[in-house]
Amino acid sequence: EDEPLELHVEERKRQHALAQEHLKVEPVEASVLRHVQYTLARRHQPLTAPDLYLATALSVRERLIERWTDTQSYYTTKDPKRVCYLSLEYLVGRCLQNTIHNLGVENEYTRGIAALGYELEDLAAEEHDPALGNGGLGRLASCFLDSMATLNYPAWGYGLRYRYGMFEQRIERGQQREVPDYWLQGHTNPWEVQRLDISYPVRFYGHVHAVRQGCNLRYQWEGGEIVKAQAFDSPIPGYRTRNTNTMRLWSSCAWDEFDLNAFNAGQLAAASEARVRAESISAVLYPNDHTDAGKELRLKQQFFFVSATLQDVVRRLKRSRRPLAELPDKVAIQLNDTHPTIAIPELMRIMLDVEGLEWAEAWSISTRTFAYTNHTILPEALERWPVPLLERLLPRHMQIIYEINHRHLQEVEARWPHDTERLSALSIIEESFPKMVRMAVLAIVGSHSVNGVAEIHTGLVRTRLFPQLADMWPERFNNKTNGVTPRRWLLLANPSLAALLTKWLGGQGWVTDIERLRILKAHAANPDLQQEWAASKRVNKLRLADYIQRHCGVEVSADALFDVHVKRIHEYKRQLLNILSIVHRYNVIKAASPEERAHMVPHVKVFAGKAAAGYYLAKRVIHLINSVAAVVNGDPDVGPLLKVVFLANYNVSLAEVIIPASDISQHISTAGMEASGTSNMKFALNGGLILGTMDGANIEIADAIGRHNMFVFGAAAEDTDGLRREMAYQPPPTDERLQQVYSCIEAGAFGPASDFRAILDSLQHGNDFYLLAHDFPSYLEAQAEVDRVFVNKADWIHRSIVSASCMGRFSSDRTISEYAANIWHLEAVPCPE
Ligand code: B1N
Repeated sequence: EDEPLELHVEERKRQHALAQEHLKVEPVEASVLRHVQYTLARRHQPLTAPDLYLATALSVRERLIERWTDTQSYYTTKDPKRVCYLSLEYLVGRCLQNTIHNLGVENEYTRGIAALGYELEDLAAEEHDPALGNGGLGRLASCFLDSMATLNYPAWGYGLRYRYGMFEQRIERGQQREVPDYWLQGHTNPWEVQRLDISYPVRFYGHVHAVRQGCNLRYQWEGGEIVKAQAFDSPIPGYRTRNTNTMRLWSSCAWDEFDLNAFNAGQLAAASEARVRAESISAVLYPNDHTDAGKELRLKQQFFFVSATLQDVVRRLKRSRRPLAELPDKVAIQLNDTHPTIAIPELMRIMLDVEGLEWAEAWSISTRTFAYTNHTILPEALERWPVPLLERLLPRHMQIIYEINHRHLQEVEARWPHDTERLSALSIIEESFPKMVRMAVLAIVGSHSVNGVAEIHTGLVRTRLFPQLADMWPERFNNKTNGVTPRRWLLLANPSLAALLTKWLGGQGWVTDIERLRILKAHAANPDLQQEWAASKRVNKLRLADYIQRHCGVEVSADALFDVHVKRIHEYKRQLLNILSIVHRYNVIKAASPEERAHMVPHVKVFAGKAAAGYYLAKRVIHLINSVAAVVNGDPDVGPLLKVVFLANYNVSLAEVIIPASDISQHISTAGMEASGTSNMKFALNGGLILGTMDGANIEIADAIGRHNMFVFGAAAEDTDGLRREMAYQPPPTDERLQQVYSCIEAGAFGPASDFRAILDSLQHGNDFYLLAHDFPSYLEAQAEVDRVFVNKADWIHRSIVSASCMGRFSSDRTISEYAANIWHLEAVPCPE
C-alpha cells in the first residue's frame, strides 16, 4: 500500500511473472512441506494436523498476498473513491476454506492435502474461529467485507484487534460458564500481517488550550496520555476476482516501550502500569449484546479505534496530494451502529484544530462523508455517554459536541420557533443528571444518511425512535435490508446443496448471483430434484446428528424433524417461549395413547446461543433448557419422539454445521423488536422452513417466498402497544396448557423450582412485556401446522425448494450494491488479472 506511485509498471509485471512462475512449478504438496520445514522448522514425519493446517494456511497465503499487494497498488494508481466501514465488531469465522474457495484453488488443495494423507476439511477444523463480535451485527460486517471485495469495491474494514474475543461458553451442571477466549495463544495467525510501519498516537484526557490567531480563537488539545495504535492487516479476497481488500484492526500498546524517567528513578512499577493501561484498551471485546453498560474503557476503545482510523484516512488523502475539501469525493465512512460515532467530533477536531478549516466548511465535509446504520430500537442498547466522562476523557470533543448541538438547535428554533418540546426531543444532550450525550442523535445530525436494516425496522426508526429527526430531514432516512454472503453460507457450509445447485443450474454462476436459484422454483415438483434435494438435506442432518452425539452424547435420528433455535439468548428473542412449548409437547406425549404416539412427528429441538455474562434471566433460560433436556432425553417413555439439546459455544463454525441441517428454524421475537435478523436468511437459503413472527426481515422473506411457505404466528408489531395497555388494564386468563406448564416447573419436574423462580415470576407477576403468554396459543397452532405438513414429504420438500429458490434478494451482494449506489456513490474498480 505504501509502495511509491512511481513504481515502474514493467517492474511490477516482471515481479508478477516471476511469482506466477514460482507458483506454477511448485505443487501444493511441495509448498506445504516447504512451510513445514522452513517456516515452522519441523521435521516432515510425522505430520500432525495442527502443523499441517498452519503450513497449508501459509501456502495459501502466498497466493493471496500477491493479489493483495497488486490490488492495493492498483487502487493507489487509480485513486478511486473508497468506502471505510467502521465497526467495533467482526465475526470473521475460519479463513482457510473461504480463502481457498475464493481463490478457486479448491481442487488443487484438496488433492494436494489428500496426497499428504489428510482431508482438507479436517485440517480446516484446526483453525481457531476468531470471534471479535457478539452476534448478528458483527457477522453482518464480515458478510459485507466479503461482498465488497467480490463486487470489486475499493473498501476498507476498520476495527479493533481484541486480544480476547467473545468468551467461550461451557455448559456445566446445565449452566453457562464463561471462559476467556485467548484466540492468539499458542500459534501464529497466518491471516494477518502486523504493519510495523503503520501506527498512530492516540491521546486521552489532557486539557484544551485556546490560542489567539488573528481575530480568531484556535483550540489545541494537549497533555494527558498517549497510546499507540498499531495496525494489523488481514486480506479480504473477493470470490473469483483479483480484488483483495484490507481489514485493518488496531491493537493498543504503550507509546514508549517504557518511560525512561520513571525507570531511572526506580519507579519501574509506575512505568509498567502505563504499559498495562495502554494494552488494556484493545484487550477484550465487550460481550454485551444489545446493552449499553456505559463503561469508561468502552468509550476509550471507541475513541482509540476512531482516532487511529481517521488519522489513517487523512494520511492517505494527503499522500494522494488532495485537500481535505475533497474528502467526501474520495472517502465514504459508514458507521456500523453508534459505536464509532465519536468519529464525527474527531474529524471536526482534526479539520478545525489541526488543519485550520472554518466551521462551516468542516461541517459540510464531515456530514457529506459520514453515514450511519441503526441496528436496534431497543432502548437499553441506545448509547448515551455522561457529559462529565466525556469532559474528562475527551475535553475538546465535548466542546465540539456542544457547538454542534448549539448550531443544530438554532436550526430547529428557526424552523419551529418556540417549540420547546421539539427542542428537547431533538437535542444531542439529554438534560438529565448527569447530562448525557445521545450518540444516535449525534450520528444522525452529523451524517447525510441514516439507514435501518429491514423495511419494518426502518419504519420504526422513522416513526417511533426518531420521529422529530425524520420530520426534520425525511430525505436522510432510508432502508437497506440486510443480506448474507452465499459464499460462506451456501458454498462453504453446504457442499452437498452447492453441488446440486451447480448441477441443476448448469454452472457456478449462482455463487455470485443467487437470483439464479429462482429457476428451480419451476422445478420444485420435479421428483428427481426433490429426491436429490432430500438426500442433500439428509447428509447435513447426519452431520449435525454426529456432532450432537459427540458433544452431548444424545442419539438423534435423521428422520426426526430438526427444529432449530440458535441466536444470542435474549428475552425479546423468546427462547423461553420455545422451551415452554417443549414442556407442553412433553406433557402431551406423556398423556398420549400408543396409537396417538404412533402418529406423532418425532422432534429434535436444537438450541444454541450465549447469554451476556451479567444477564441474569437469560442465564436462567439456558439453565431451564438444559434441565428440561435432561428430563426429556432420559425419559424412556418418550423415546425418539422428543429430544432436546443445547449445543455449547455457538459461533460461526458451529452455525455452519447447524444451519444446513434444519428442517425448521425459529425466529420468534416479539413483533417490532428484532431489527432484521440474518440467520433467518441463511436458514431459508439452505432449504430450511421458518417458524416465525412478522418481525424484522421475516416479513420480507415471507413476501419473497410466499407467506404460505412460512409458519407465521403471533401479534403484529402495530398491535403490541395496544395489547400491553389492554393487558395491564385487564389481565387475561392464562391459557390452560401454559398454566399446566407453569405447574410442572413449580412442582419441580425439572429440578428445584427455586432455580427457575425468577423466570416464573417474570411470567406470572410481570406484565407479559414480551407477549409470551399472549402469543402462546397461536404459537402452538403454528407448530401443529408444521407437524401436519412435515408428514407429507413431497409437500415439505416442495416448500423447501421454493423457499431457497426465492431468496435471491437476501444476498449481501444486493445489500452492498444498494449501499454503494445510494449512500456511498462508489464505483467498482476491478483489478486486472
Ligand atoms: O444487528 C443485526 C440485526 O440483524 C439484528 O436484528 C440486530 O439485533 C443486531 C450493541 C448490538 N442490533 N444491535 C446490536 C450489538 C452489540 C452491541 O454492543 C448492539 N446488534 C444488533 C444486523 O443488522
